[in-house]
Amino acid sequence: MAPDLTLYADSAWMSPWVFHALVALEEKQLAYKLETIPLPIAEPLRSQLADKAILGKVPLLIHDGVWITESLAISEYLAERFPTPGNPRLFPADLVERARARQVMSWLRTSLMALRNDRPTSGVFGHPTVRPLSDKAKADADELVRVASRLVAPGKTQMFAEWSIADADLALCLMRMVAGQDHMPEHLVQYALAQWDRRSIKRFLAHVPTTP
Ligand SMILES: N[C@@H](CCC(=O)N[C@@H](CS)C(=O)NCC(=O)O)C(=O)O
Repeated sequence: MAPDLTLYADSAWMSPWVFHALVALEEKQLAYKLETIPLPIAEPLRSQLADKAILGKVPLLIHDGVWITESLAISEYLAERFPTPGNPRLFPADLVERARARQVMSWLRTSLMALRNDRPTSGVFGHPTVRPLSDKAKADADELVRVASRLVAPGKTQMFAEWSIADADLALCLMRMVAGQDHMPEHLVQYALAQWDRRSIKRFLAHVPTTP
């Protein structure tokens, strides 16, 4: 029997964290229902979400009565609940690579605030409005390029031995710069574009989930 999965997304389709959760579901090849809600989340839904999921945000995954928010909690849950070999991997098989993937994803969620402010996801998922980067955003962009260059070798389309959900997150962050026409090494542009060509990411961009 197909698992009873529902993903709640923002109706504007701008959340990088909804992106992560939807790509995770698609990569796991799971059928799921999709619900969209406008942000900010209005009452009484906000209170209902806070009651059931503890943190009332999107992405929200509901599986068999379990309500989970926080994108990383969702992908970790999916990875363990629907493990290999039955479903494809989300995280690297190798312990050190898995730690590195988590390191990158945690960093992307807690850093680069000035760059994220000057290059919002609306530029990637919607219409780019290119404006000059602030000095702080330029420093963030330099740091992003330095980190990505350490992790992605020229000609590679993934960070580790195999694709992982961290590739989707890193590519999205690089796409902020691509959309902003900010300079970066060509192999990082190609890496990000290769991610953008993945079926799972195309599903997010098209707002068309795998139907149950
Ligand atoms: N750290 C969280 C971020 C989730 C989050 O902040 N979601 C925003 C949308 S991007 C939200 O639901 N905000 C609630 C509101 O605006 O009412 C994650 O990784 O999922």
